[in-house]
Amino acid sequence: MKNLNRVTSLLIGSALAATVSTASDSTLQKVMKDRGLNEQDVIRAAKTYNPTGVKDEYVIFSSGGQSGQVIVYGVPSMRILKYIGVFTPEPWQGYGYDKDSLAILRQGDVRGTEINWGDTHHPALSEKDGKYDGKWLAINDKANPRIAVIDLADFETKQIVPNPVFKSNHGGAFFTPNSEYIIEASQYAAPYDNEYHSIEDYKESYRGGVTMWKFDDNIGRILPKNSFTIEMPPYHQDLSDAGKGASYGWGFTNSFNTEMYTGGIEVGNPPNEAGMSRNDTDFLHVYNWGKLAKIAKDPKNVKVVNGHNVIPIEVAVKNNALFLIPEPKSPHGVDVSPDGKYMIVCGKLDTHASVYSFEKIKKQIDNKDFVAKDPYGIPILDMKKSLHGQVELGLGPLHTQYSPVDGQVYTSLYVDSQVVKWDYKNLKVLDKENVHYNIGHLAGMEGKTSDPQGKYIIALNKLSIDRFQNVGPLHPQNHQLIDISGKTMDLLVDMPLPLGEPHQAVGIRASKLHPHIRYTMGTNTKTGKEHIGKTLAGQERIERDGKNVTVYSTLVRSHINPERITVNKGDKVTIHMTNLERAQDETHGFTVGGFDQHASLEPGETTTIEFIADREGVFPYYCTEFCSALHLEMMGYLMVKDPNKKYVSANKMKIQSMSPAELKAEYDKVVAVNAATDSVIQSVVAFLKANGFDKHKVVADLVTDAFDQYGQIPDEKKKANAAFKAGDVEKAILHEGMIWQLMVKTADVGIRAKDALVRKIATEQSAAAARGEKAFAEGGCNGCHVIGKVSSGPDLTGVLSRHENAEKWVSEFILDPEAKYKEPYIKAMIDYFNLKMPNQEMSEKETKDIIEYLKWVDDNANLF
Ligand code: CUK
Ligand code: CUA
Repeated sequence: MKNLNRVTSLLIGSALAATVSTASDSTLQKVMKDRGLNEQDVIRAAKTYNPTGVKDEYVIFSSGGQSGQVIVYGVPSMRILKYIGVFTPEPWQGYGYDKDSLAILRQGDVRGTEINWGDTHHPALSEKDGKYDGKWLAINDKANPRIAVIDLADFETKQIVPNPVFKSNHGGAFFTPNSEYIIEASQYAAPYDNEYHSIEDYKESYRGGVTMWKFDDNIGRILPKNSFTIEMPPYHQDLSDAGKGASYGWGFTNSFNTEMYTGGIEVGNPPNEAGMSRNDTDFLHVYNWGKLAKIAKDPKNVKVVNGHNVIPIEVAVKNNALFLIPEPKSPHGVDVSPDGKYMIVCGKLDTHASVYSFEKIKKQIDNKDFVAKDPYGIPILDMKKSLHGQVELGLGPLHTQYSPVDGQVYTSLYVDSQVVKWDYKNLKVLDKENVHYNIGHLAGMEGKTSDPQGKYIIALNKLSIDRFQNVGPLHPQNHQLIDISGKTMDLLVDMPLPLGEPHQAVGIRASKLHPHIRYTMGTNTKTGKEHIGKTLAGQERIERDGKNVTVYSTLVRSHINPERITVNKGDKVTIHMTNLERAQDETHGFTVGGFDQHASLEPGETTTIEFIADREGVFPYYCTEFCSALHLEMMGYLMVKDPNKKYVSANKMKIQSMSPAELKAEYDKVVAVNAATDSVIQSVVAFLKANGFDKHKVVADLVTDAFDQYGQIPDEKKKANAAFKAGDVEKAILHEGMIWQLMVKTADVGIRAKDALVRKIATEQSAAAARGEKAFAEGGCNGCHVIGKVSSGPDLTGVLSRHENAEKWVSEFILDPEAKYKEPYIKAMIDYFNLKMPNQEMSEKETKDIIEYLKWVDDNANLF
């Protein structure tokens, strides 16, 4: 109201407002006039507008419906933040393309068939004492009955578990109040086994049920071995909810088709829709999962179907753990109140909401006060005796959300296209709001927990019809944000959702989520453990083993190392990639054209792509995220040779076309390069000898390897000289070229031997210096700074004596490089190397350790 008054006064241009600020008034009025907005519109806009950089109060996880994904957006701005790949490959995240995420997607295969989509319905957030703890998100796939678990530390899917006995599901995923279990109810009754059973045997061989998936809240994984299914009659079990507070330990599941009708239009029977809704009532299933969980531990109480524990109906009944209560026909949602004392059941075909009292239900159960048994022997409670009351809400009531105001709830009316606010304790309707159109679920802020927040309701509408620009006959869905903070509801804004039919969404306070911004260097994000392909700067390599080529690569602004990979046609190529960045949001992507490969590497992440190089050719690979000014240069070549083909070198052809003088010049050049390379080798050899390399076995072994290569040079040299003498300069050049190859290999091992020797003879590193060296490597510093060498950045040997007050200066520079870009010395360095020192987000502690490491480097400067 206060806001309304303020805006009104601004707009009406009252005497008071006119004295305050006429300039902004007239601007606002002009905008309103130009855009055809009234005061109400402006207030609503102000309630949902986030200035740039301002974040939302709530985060919504919406099912993505047939997209098989989860949609994340903010409230009140209704801005989409992320699509999480769950049951469907999601190329941006590399989900289903890199080997590690593909392994997750493949966990969801059903009986050997790859499934690459899902019909997601109900996202659920993990709970502690009935309140959201912000740790895990689960979601069901109705089509191929499965549950997926998403880690809210990085918003990635970590697990998919197919249901071993169901053939579809609907009433899942729902967490129990301490995330002990995730409830998954079947939808369409079917045989538990995987065999053919005639539809004539429906009542005997087809079954419904509820699977209680054991959940480990610490590791965020379903434990299939500790899970069990409660067998239920072939009524089509529908939505479910877990009891809490007063009803803790109990579960509630709706059903339809308690008629057990099986259709058959094609043989002249009335269709399913008639036969499945004939009776006036269906059954609310009430089960004591707490008790059944204990019972399931005794093998005598379960039968094992497809390797999975099933508690038969008769065992559940015998243990007083399964009951039925009539409910108005073809119900839809069942929603337990924050204190667990009431369950609100809405019947799509009934205009009423039915409020059941758990106290009344429990009393009948305790007194064994039953009115009948169903054909499977399950006790039936009296409907009237179980009800707190019923309220006529309107046409097509579906789902209910609770609010912090005692007794006040919000229910969706599918047929009426309305949200109704009503009081379930005093049984009266309070307010109705039109929505557009045909609302399914509605999402409150933590509206199904024991701590509902109120403030907003989101209407998840099935149809948008005329609300948006026409984009063809397939229209977007429409999520509408409703302000419920006032006495009456107020529809604030529409958000089109063009990704599928999002059935349900759950909202949580943003303050409860604490996702990471980077991974520990070399993390396999799917397991949370160190990746087998973790590669630090300097460890890049290509290993070959028969037809298997394994590449250990790194990515850091702005290069991929290695930049050339040559394989034979038919080789299996495995590329492990580590993103060495630690800076926030410095993701690198990776693809090799033509092989259907993509990976997204967040800072610190390691992942793997794997494919058969089944085609000869040249295939550029590159980073797919615009990560820096030199992003386009972040590339390399995969070259696939056919081993059965002879290739004529274009280079050779060029040489052949050279004049004798040109050939001689080329020869002299190659010989000179070799001489220079050899002098580098000789200096390394001198260092090794002077420092007693043979006293250290590791170093001596490396030197032996190096001389293996070097030892082949005299023979090659003889051939080169002979060819030259015989006048075949071209051949001499090729032999000299081979000498250079051998020298490079020698130098490579020789330098590694030198590094190893330095390690052995250098002064001992303090613990801090050792930590600093690790931080230097894991932080990616050595991507640009090679100790003892000028590389793509300056040599850091002696850096602590190059600056006044150097320790302070260097640590400031590491922590906030940008602040020094304008200093003349740094400016000159930036110009020279054409690179800016990036902020690698090192901590103060890591920086301190790095300084210690640099001191150690300086102490041993003579060795580098
Ligand atoms: S169901 Cu879609 S409107 Cu699958 Cu939760 Cu009710
Ligand atoms: Cu890395 Cu573009």
